[in-house]
Amino acid sequence: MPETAAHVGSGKVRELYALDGERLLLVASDRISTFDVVLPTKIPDKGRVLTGLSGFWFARTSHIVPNHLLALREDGRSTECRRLEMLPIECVVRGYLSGSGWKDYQATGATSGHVLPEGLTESAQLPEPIFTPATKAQEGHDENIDAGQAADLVGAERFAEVERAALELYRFASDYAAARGIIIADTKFEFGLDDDGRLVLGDEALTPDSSRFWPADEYAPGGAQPSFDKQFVRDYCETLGWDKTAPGPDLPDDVVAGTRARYVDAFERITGIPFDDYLADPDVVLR
Ligand code: Q0N
Repeated sequence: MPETAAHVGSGKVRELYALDGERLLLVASDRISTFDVVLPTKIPDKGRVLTGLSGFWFARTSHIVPNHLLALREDGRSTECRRLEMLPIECVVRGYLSGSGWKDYQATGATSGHVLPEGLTESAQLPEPIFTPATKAQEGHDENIDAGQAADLVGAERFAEVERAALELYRFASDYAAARGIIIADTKFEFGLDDDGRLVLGDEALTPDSSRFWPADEYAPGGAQPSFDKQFVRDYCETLGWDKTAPGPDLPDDVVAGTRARYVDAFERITGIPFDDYLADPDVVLR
């Protein structure tokens, strides 16, 4: 991380630094959160897995929408990217009924204004993927909003453009991952505008942190699904009787090792690239 870069933002597990007027450095740490709490124990190489997967998807989806990626750094966890004017909505696509989509459906039969068929169970595949935008909460949880509310925030034309791009990105990636044994149940994109007002995909994309990845061979609708990456951590935390408020518990070595192996497995299954090859040269995911 360059000493000269001003810190311009931080998320729970990522940091953003200014490189110059046009470029930012997005750095993915090895921190992990569960039940919305960042744990004190790191998962070695988790940030590299997420950065590599994002780069892999960016390189393969630029025909759908251009993205902010300029370069991957040698450390494998840092992305040089174009500075954008970010849109004030979270662009979520759901192919399956889970999380807040399932909660909304149980309460109202709809989510983000999409009235869904009756009788769906938790984790059911939807008849077709739906765009379910949300507000960007400064703290607490994002709130799902309908198309009209989202169009009020970004404009009707821009709304139509992001909806089309998000759905097309989801279809491309979910088909790709499904063929490799991973269900991408839902995913969140963040878009921005470049200096010419063109729509550009930002943030990280189509990673297990920005999406729900489920192992396809264990898929059983009618209840919550195991998370591809974080299930060992959740299961361990559930054995502790922890109240899920900060600070979270330390993780034992076997839970750390098992979780790291799951992240690496997701990387290798999706990219088809040995993770050691990525560590030797991050640009392998771009070719
Ligand atoms: C930006 N966020 C929200 C990293 C992710 N290319 C960009 N240009 C301008 N701003 C942003 C990006 C990007 N990506 C995105 N905040 C600013 C998510 N952040 C939170 C902090 O960690």
